[in-house]
Amino acid sequence: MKSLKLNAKNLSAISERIATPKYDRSALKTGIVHVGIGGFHRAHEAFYTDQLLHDNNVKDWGICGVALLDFDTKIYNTLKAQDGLYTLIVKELDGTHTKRVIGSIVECLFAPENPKKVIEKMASPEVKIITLTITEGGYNYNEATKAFDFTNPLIKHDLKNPDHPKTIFGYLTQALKLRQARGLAGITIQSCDNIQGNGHMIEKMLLSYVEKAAPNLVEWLAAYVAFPNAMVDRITPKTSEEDIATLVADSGIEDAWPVVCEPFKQWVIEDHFSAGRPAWENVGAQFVEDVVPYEKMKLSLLNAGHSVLGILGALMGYYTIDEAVNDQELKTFLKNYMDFEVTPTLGDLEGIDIEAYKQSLLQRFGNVNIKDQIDRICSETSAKYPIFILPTINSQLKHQGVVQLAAFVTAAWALYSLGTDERGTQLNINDVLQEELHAKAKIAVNEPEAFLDIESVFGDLKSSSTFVSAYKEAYNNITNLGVAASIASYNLKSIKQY
Ligand code: CS2
Repeated sequence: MKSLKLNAKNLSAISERIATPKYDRSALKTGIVHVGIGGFHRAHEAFYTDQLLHDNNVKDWGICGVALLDFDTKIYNTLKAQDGLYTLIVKELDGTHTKRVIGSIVECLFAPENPKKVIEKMASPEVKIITLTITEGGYNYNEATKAFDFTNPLIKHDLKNPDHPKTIFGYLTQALKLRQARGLAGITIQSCDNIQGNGHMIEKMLLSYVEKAAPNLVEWLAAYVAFPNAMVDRITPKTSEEDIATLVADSGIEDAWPVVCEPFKQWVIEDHFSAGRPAWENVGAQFVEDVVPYEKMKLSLLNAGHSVLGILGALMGYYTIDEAVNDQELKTFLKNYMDFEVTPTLGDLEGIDIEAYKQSLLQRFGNVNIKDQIDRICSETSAKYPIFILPTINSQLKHQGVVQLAAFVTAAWALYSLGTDERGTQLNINDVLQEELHAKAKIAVNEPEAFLDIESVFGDLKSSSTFVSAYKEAYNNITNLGVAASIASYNLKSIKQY
């Protein structure tokens, strides 16, 4: 079989090999601008939207993908060369792959190359929604001050150079100013990142910026822009060279950047839009009044569960999440964390079988076909920890609940930040705070609680003597016994203690 490059010209030949879009892409309007065209967006929102576009009456909801950072050059060039097309490879539990070409991204822009074009696009009348996957760190929120971080050099840059912004805040502000000046109707800004109250977060952060950068926009923003909260879910590992090669070998398709993901997907959205929205409910999304309980459950069980497996697993020398969760002691540790420390903080989850949800997570983590990289999970832990783990700890402390296992994970993170696993193999750490984490981790060797000094991550956690003593005990346990033996001893203790 002669292999075919993925692009619009080859689409009909490719449709003889795998499923392809059956709608006329050239007839679509771009009702959505999406910022951050990484794997998750392409496995999630773009997938849902592609499904929806198969309904012939839907013409208004093509996506314009924006690559915001210099770092995104490769994905931009790839998607441009492939006319926005890419293959989504779902790795089923039985080991088979379900593949389809996704066509919902009909246009791509590279912000560093042409900021004006991006601003004009966001301000165009046909655009009704701007969706975001800019990562947990992208919101510029500081845990220590509980506010927008104006000390960030990129923010300083945007305040001085409004026409050539670098951050999402600069872009949105310029685009909204144009919409206001042109008397355009409202717009919705919808976060698809893993943050509790992600809609509230972008609203609050954008407002802080706008108050300084464009005070005349404040009132307009309150009146015309909606910020729905949403819970998003689909495990999307990094694409490997092997994934790319397998697609060529099995289907004869040359796609420079296919996306791989698990079969499970979930999207729960507050139905609060300013200028209409796609009927995503027709393709499986759920619209609800209040998404908070779903978000809390997902962030503190799934995402935190990932971090627990990632940090402990990395120290133990595992490379993938399935390897880590298939270690029985580690799985028991995680289940205990979920049961004894997270579940009591979740409150009433009407209509949700929480035990079934936890079991489904363990099964999803254990999918051996996914091979989700521990490196990916541990990347940017400094932005994830305050969202995934800290709220659980704070809530437990407030209600005199136990924090031993969260303290254990925190101590393990301090050791992880030294840079090697327990066998002495170098860890591939990727974190904006890497230097600070490493410096504190080194001091922590003699004075464990020094690691907790990083206020932008831990807030005032160090002022809790309950937490600090649990943390120190864990730190000493791990350094004396090693991770595996300490986990085993904590598992025994958990049974007795709770
Ligand atoms: C992961 C998430 O980045 C992480 O730490 O927990 O990317 C996770 O895979 C997704 O949120 C799943 O929906």
